[in-house]
Amino acid sequence: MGTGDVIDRLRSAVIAGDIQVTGALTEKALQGGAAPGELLTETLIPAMDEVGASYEAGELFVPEMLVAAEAMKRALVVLRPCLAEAGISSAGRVIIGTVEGDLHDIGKDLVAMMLEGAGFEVVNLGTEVPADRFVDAVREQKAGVLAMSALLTTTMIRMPEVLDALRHAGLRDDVKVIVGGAPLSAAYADEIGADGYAADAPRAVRLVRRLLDAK
Ligand code: B1M
Repeated sequence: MGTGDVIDRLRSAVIAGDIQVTGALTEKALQGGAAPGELLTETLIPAMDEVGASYEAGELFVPEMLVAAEAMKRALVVLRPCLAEAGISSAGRVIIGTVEGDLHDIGKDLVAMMLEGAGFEVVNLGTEVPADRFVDAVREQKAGVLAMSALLTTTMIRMPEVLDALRHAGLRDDVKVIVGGAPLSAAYADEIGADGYAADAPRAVRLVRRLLDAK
């Protein structure tokens, strides 16, 4: 099998969410001399972009997007040491977490995986994250974006508290804040003074790219 074939099959394996095959083909492509940075930017990220586009077009559903994201993560595990060696820096750092009182994490983790797949470094704080932990993370991690998730109407009200806490800590201008989750909307993001809202994981990737480009 030539390197071109390996790369074609790798792209298909990510889209199909075939985790084992994705890992094996990533190793094979590297052994065959593929440059790690090119593999990331010309094969893996476009494959995930394709998955995102199919999801938005209603051709793929959440379970398929989740397995594709898992496959992409497997490829990243194989690639990460080579990328570090080659000195390829990440596209930017993003802190993500589900707000206090809320333990829903499937959507948030999907967003985290898609961001990793798009080349961002993601600091995932998990669920039920209180405002002061978000603030500490922004201070310590020097991230460009803070992404908050909430799935409950009773917990989305934690988001303005986090924004207030960032303001009180003098950190609000250091970070772009974006919000998402089923009960959220662009209008709510505006109302609380966030920098953006994303309805789903592919849109979150595009929003983060746009905000970091503008920074
Ligand atoms: Co809960 N739950 N739940 N639940 N749960 C909902 C959210 C609910 C709508 C179900 C319902 O009643 N119809 C309802 C909320 C009602 C409301 O507030 N209006 C609800 C409730 C009430 C509750 C409990 C209170 C139930 C109870 O105990 N009485 C309780 C709360 C616990 C707590 O958090 N303190 C509870 C518990 C649970 C489980 C533990 C059983 C489980 C969570 C498991 C887990 O996450 N580990 C669960 C589940 C699975 C759901 C539903 C069925 C599915 C959520 C999900 O994972 N969707 C949900 C009903 C539904 O949505 N159909 C429901 C799939 C996921 C991929 O989508 O999370 O929307 P989603 O994420 C999307 C986007 O929203 C967006 O991108 C993602 C991917 O495209 N997105 C972001 C999400 N975060 C983002 C962050 C971003 C950007 C985009 O950054 C900026």
